[in-house]
Amino acid sequence: MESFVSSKIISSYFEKLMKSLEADAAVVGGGPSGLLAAAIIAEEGYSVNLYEKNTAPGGGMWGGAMMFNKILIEEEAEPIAVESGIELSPTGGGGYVADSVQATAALINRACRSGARIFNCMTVEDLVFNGENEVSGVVVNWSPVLRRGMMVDPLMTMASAVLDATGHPAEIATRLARKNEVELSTVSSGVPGERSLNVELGERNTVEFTGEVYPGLFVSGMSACAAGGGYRMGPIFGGMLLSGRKAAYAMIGRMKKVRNSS
Ligand code: 48F
Repeated sequence: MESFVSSKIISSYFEKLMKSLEADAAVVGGGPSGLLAAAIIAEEGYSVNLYEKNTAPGGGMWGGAMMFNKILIEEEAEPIAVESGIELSPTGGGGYVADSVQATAALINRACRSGARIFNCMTVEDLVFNGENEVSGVVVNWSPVLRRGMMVDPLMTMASAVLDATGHPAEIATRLARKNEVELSTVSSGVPGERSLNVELGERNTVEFTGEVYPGLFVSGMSACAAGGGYRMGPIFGGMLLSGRKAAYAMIGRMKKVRNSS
């Protein structure tokens, strides 16, 4: 019985891992924008891997504001919230209040049910170039290996569209620009980082700056805000949902082109 349990875990995990080696898309980071983007990409019929460095996907959504586990979602994002199974209560003054735990669980559930392949406890530490100055995959390693500073080489998985959904640090876009001295298609040609807080502008900036910043590399959520030098917005999440959806369709545009040209 003991070896049966182990063998089923190993064989089903390795089947998933093998299938992930050549995907249409890779999403780095399982916060709200990354989870929604991965779900939409899979629902539209494309293969997608989502890498989350922590055990639990969900990013900064679980904790609400200062650990008061409630969040706000604006009117405009209501349809996405509802189709994702997020329960909303009207504030009475525009927009909705949601329970941050229920909302995060709903987005994780949607991503899992969509067929997106979720790899938790894995960190994306770098990008793959195909020699033509296009991002064509991600370099992944076990999070404990990186946290302990162990000298263990990573593995690579290929994808024609990669999403940096790593949140405030915009880790992947920053690394791409720094390591390869390339210019991103952002206002500063790099990642200036986010400005201080302005709820309205921050929400708008997050969606506005979502998109492709280098051939094959896209940004969403707070990564988009940091890449565009937008304002932070605090515990309001409509922009994250609208950004995740915008990123998904921008990536699908590229994946379609890549499929048609091959
Ligand atoms: O920060 P995060 O929740 O991303 P987001 O979609 O949403 C931001 C909001 O939660 C909140 C906010 C809204 O008002 O400001 O902060 O922009 O989640 C980012 C996820 O990416 C993971 C990280 O653990 C988190 O779950 N992550 C970061 N770097 C890596 C990574 C990496 N290199 N590899 C894998 N996962």
